[in-house]
Amino acid sequence: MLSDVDPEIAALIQAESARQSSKLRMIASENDVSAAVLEATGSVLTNKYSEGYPGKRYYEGQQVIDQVEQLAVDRARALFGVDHANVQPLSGAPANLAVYLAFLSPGDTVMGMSLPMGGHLTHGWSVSATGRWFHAVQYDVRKDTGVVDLDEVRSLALAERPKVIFCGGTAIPRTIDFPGFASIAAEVGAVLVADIAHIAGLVAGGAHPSPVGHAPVITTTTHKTLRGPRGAMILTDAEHAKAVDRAVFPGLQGGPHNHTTAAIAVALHEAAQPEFREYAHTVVANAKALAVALLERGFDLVSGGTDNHLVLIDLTSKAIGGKPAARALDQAGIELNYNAVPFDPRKPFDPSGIRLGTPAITTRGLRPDQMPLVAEWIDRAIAAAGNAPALDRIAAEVSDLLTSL
Ligand code: DSN
Repeated sequence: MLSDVDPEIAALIQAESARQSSKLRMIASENDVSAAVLEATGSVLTNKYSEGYPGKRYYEGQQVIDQVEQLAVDRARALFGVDHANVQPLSGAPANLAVYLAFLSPGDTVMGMSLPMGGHLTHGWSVSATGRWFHAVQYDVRKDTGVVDLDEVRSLALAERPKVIFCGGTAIPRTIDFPGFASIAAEVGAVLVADIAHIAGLVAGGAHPSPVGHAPVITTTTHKTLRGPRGAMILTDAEHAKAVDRAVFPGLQGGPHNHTTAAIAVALHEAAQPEFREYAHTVVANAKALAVALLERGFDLVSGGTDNHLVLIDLTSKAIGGKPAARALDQAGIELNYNAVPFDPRKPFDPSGIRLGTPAITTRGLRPDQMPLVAEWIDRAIAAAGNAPALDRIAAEVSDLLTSL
């Protein structure tokens, strides 16, 4: 037993479990995995080295591991309807790096959405290796709408002729126009990479359009809306499969984390069930209901609302920064992250916004009719920043609701 061998870590795990249960967990990139996913993650598969791919390994003893990885690959292919799946990337950033290794050389041009506009570090942002080692050009959202303008993306692509174009990101509240990006990529001869880390579960559950058939390469983490363990996958068409596999191994990684691969397989199995479709649609319904309730309370939402699982609030009109607001909300039992908003005049470590999402609270059992109450708590907590007794009172109400579920 862990508690006998290492009581300190056992107690910390217990404390984190209690903390997670007592909070309304609204970090848009997090979720609550099933007991089955946890069990696979904590299995003896962690003991095994298996560089290579099923049937082609550099270590003996792969009789079982090959079957595990093949199941994960087959389930990913079936769930997303793709020719090929690589389930070995250790997480989202390594998955995206594998794409660079597969299709670019240092100094080549890559195009992605800039981080402060909702993109990801690995889509070419300056402090990332992807922005330092490649010629990265970045597109923004429009100031008046808060959404990507494909005409601007097209002009930039025609001027810069990137070899790879990324679409997707970390703070995009609206539907990604995969066919629109695909037509720009085709025009400039770029490989379109759809990073669907945030929305993979929505795509799998039919609650967001799929990039399949538009983007020949798709990267995703497995632990956000997809509700699996911390890991990643790269899904491709037949043409791009070999380059991606070689880039992941031996290009970038050594032995895959087989316990994670097994847990990904479990999550993919769960995501193929009818209940998961209902889950994905409820995630979106919750986010939309929350957005409406926040708008009614005078909050300023980037793009005016949401089509997916996340809401990005610009707190400028509430005269509070994102960081103190996020701290107050945490004290009030609502966990989320401070976040830059497009054209943010403040610094990334003290930005103007907060980002919130509904994947974990939907798993927990919350439904759209409860979102006005969540919006009320958010409103009250932000107004009560610095007032510990008021924040504690909200935390008690949050706890009462969570206990009643
Ligand atoms: N850290 C992830 C997120 O919160 O969106 C992106 O990598």
